[in-house]
Amino acid sequence: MRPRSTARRALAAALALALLAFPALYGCAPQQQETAREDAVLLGFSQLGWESAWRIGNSLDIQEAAERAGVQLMFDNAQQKQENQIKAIRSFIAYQVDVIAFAPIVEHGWDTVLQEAKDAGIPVLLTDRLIVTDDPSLYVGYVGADFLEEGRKAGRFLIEKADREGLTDLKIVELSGTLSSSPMQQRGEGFRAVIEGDERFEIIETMSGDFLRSKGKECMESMLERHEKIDVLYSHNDAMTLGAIEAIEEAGLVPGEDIIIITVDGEQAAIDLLQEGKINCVVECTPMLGDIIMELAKKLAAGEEIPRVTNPEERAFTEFDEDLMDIPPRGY
Ligand code: GYE
Repeated sequence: MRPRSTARRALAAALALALLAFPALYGCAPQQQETAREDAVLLGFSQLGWESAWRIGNSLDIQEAAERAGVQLMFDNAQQKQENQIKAIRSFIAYQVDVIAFAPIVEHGWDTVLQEAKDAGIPVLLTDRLIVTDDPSLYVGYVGADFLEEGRKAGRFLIEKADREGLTDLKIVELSGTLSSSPMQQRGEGFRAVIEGDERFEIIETMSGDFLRSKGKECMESMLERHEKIDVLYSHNDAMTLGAIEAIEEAGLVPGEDIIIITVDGEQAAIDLLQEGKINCVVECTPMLGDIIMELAKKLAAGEEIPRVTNPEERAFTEFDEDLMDIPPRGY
């Protein structure tokens, strides 16, 4: 770890406080700075926004994990803008943090700022989402879900459902996440890879709801108006699904029965609807990445190697599960 002066530590703490754009939304943001020890690892974290319960759960988990691990956290929320993430990363470089971690809102456009971090000798950890770059040395590792596998799980559930119930001629609509984000790309790809070539299934439309509940509702309303027959909704996150379910019910249809609903994430509200029969399958994507991030940040600060990819263990919850009513509280 590079030596740091007390003056720099004080400056870093001041910057961190300035970076905390909306502490009231967290209610717990600045304490890390007060309790941080002089020799603590300094981690700059750029969160991409506030678009979903998943994201809020993820931010809280990271802040609590930093506290537990004694890591000093400079946390910035980019309000859904890549340029804000780039600015935050530049601030972290200017303050010579030990490690930078960030959740990239989209896949492309990071090379310049990551080259700056590399030139400054600061290791960068990708969390939650991936980037596309020609230079893999621009980041040291990724911790987050396997989105392709999530898409495949969604497809496998649909096949199981059709097999068990003898369903054919299923018209599918897809609500995709933020365009050009890695979960949007790969959840779509994994799903297609599994159902492709099976004549029982046809994706009739894909619309991006940007991972937002409000847009999920709007998109579903417009698809219900334009298509006479919709049998399946595959939605890339729970927030959009919750909005879409409102639209389905307002149209006088029964979610989970008239339309098979497959969603990704696993927030409590979605699990509740699965238990009520309004959702048929929830593919888990955990936001609880904080402890792993802190462990990896400490290793990086100590100059140790870390795995290139760390995927948390995840499952799918479906209407066919025997333990459907015993799913432990999700915590977000
Ligand atoms: O599924 C969604 C969130 O990047 C995995 O982003 C994350 C996704 C998550 O807004 O709810």
